[in-house]
Amino acid sequence: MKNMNVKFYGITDRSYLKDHNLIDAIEKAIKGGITVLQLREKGLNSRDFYYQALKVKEVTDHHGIPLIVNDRVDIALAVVADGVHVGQEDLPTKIARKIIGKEKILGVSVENVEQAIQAQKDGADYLGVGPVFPSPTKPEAKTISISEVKKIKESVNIPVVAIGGITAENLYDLMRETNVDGVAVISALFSGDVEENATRIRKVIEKVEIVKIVNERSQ
Ligand code: TZP
Ligand code: MG
Repeated sequence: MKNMNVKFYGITDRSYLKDHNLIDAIEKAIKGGITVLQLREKGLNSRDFYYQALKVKEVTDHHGIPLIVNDRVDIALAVVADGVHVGQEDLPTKIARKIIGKEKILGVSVENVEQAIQAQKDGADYLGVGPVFPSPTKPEAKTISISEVKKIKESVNIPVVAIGGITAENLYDLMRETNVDGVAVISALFSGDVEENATRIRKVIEKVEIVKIVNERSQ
C-alpha cells in the first residue's frame, strides 16, 4: 500500500463532540496517537463538506497524518486528500480506483471473505471490516463474528482494519485473536476527552505490537 500506517485509524463524527470544535478534537486525536484520520460526514451538503475537508486537511498535513475522505471520491480529489474510503453501497471499488488513479489510497468496507477478495482484486489498498462489536455509531448494523474477521484477514494480503464498538478495553483481545493490522474508532475516541481516549487506545495497540514481536522472537 501507499505508505500508510493503519494501526490506529481515527474516524470523525461531529455528533459526539457536543460543543467542541472538530478541528480541536482532531488535533487532540493526533496528539494522542492516531496514525490516520478519516473525515466522515453524513449530513453535510457538498459545499460544506468540501470546506470542512479543506480545513481538516490543513491540520492533518501540518502533523503529517494521512487524510482519507469517507464516501466522496470527488471531495477527496478536490482537497487533494491522501485517499478515499468506500462501502458496498458507494461507487464500485474498480470505478473509484479508476477515478482516483494509482497513487491515492483506496479503502473498502467489506463484510465477508467474498467481498474482501473482490475488493482486493478491484484495487483496494486496505479493508475495513465490521462491526466487530455492537456499535453506538451504527446501531442498525449486524455484527460480524470474530472467526469471519480472522478468515477475511487470512484471505487477503492487504491490511485489514477492524471497526465497530472498539474501545481501549476490548481491542487487545480482538487484535490478538484476529491478527488485524489496525483498529478504526469513532465513539470511544471522540466522546469525552479525545486526547486521553487516544492515548489510552494507542497504548493498548502498542502492547499488542510488543507482545507480537516477543512471541515471534521466541518461536
Ligand atoms: N462501519 C461499521 S461500524 C461503524 C462503521 C462506520 C461505526 C463505528 O463507530 P464506533 O463508534 O467506533 O462503533
Ligand atoms: Mg460509505
